[in-house]
Amino acid sequence: MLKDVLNKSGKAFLLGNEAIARGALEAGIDLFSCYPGTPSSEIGDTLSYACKELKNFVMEYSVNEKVAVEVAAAAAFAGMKSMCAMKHVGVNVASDALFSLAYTGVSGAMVVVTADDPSMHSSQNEQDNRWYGLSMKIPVVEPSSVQEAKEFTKFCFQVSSKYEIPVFLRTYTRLSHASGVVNLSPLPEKEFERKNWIKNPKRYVVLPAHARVLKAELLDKIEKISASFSRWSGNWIEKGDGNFGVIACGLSYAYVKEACEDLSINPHILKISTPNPLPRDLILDFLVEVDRVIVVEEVDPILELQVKALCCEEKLNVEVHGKDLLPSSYEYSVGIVEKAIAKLLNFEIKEVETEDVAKIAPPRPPIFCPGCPHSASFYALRKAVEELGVNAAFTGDIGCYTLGINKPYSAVDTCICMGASVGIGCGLSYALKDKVIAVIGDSTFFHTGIPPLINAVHTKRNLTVLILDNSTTGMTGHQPHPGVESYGCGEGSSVKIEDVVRGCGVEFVEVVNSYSVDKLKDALKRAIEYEGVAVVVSRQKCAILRRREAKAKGKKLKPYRVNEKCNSCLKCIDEFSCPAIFLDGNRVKIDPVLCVSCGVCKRICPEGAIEIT
Ligand SMILES: Cc1ncc(C[n+]2csc(CCOP(=O)(O)OP(=O)(O)O)c2C)c(N)n1
Repeated sequence: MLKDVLNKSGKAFLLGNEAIARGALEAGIDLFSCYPGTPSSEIGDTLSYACKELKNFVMEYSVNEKVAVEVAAAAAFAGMKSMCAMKHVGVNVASDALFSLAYTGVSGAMVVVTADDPSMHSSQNEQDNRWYGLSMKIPVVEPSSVQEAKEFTKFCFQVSSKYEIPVFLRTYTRLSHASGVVNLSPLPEKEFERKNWIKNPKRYVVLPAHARVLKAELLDKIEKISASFSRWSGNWIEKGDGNFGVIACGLSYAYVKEACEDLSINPHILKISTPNPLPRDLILDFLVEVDRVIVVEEVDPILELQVKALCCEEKLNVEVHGKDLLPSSYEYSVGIVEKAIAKLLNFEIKEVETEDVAKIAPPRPPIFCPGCPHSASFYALRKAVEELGVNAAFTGDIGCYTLGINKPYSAVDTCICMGASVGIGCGLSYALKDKVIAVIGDSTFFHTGIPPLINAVHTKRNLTVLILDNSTTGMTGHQPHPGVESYGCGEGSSVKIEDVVRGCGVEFVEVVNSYSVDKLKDALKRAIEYEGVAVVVSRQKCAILRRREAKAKGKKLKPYRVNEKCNSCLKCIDEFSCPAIFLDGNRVKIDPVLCVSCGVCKRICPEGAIEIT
């Protein structure tokens, strides 16, 4: 639990992400920065809480992952211990900085948490960020349990500080969101102290002449780190019987242990917690004991390819298996690993009949919350397009509002990555005869929506941009963004979206309350008909926050109800999607428990049949 993260000692029941946060606190972190994204978000949420309580380090929710990395790197340039966290695709955004930071290294210590998402529980792709470690030449450390999540975070700080290099801690959904009992070590007594700037341009200015020297130093560091990883207790060999071996990384190690128990076999096992650089000497020690191995790792064959290369290099006659028997997509399970090992060993295993949970659980399609302002915005957008009688391409973006893809709105035609609604909108405005309308959330706008908007102005695109401002990063758990005052451990100043938009050179800018659907529809109609870039900011606080704030103030939100004037035209159900409105037989009703009193249904009812209770 969140507050247990600050326990002095003993044991605590922690989420994987809380254990990572605790590891950073035990290591004596000075600065933390992040941009939220599942499955990494609770690291930031925990350290935001810890920062306000302990007041001995600083933290911020940065505007995007690249800035988060730069903020953390700067602190480490100044000799501090810093950490930043992001989801796997966040590393794509930060990668420009990270490739060069491997060269410069750091004077203090810097840990970068990459939270990968095998099976894509809440992501647009399944990229395996261990590749980044390999290509950037940044060490990657990967825990297999909640306890290891804490210990390995501390280890990352040690490696970073010793070799003066940023270090990736790779976590993943099954670990970040698992809970377990963790043995705590004491939190260090420390203050937050600013440092004196020590100039070192040969290191921190990556001019080609400097970079060439730094590259050679980086290769040398990586070789030394590989040797030290062979001696580190987080990588180990478990001696078994015979000459068959298993190499496992991350959570696959736990699956391998269980699978071997089920199959009653005792192979040699090599647990690898450092997919980059590999503990080469330890792997060679392992390979001389076996003549057949299977490498068990989720997603890509990163260890497998390197182990095969090592066998060739060292002329070892070892048969190496992996992705020939195991899938390259989605999470593994004990069953999947067991089947692969059994196939390799020619074991017969009984197929256990398991009930398909997906078939027995009632379907729960994701829907907008009751009173969600995005729902009102999409209603107004559809009406505007319908009333103008135009064809439109809707370029969407990532956030709660991606749900606008569903009926009755069907107003998301593309969704690629954060900020792409405006960039793809620019491209489509060259290619299509139709109107192009980009829809983007407030946090996403600050994250990567501004450069493509400048692009649209500069290239004189005909583009309507609808910015959905609910004053929060809703999708990932209500983290602040530059549009609000808080930045995670303090009050800053809020940046107004409409000021930024005007500053980008947009002349048509209107700001409307999302719940005023008629006004919003009219503003959108004007925007769609406008020649050039037109921006409408639809503003209303996220309904969950409204409900929470009302509760905190002891205010009751008065629910709406349907009166006798209702003629069951069903416009409130067919054209507007609110989970509080339902059909009881052929009567429309409003669930008073779900209703947050937004009043949108009252405004769209043609019969005046909806009223406040
Ligand atoms: C590069 C990247 N970083 C983080 C995420 C995780 N993520 C998805 S949507 C989103 C922001 C959503 O906030 P906002 O745009 O305000 O829309 P809301 O969910 O509040 O409607 C985030 C952080 C991501 N998908 N990609």
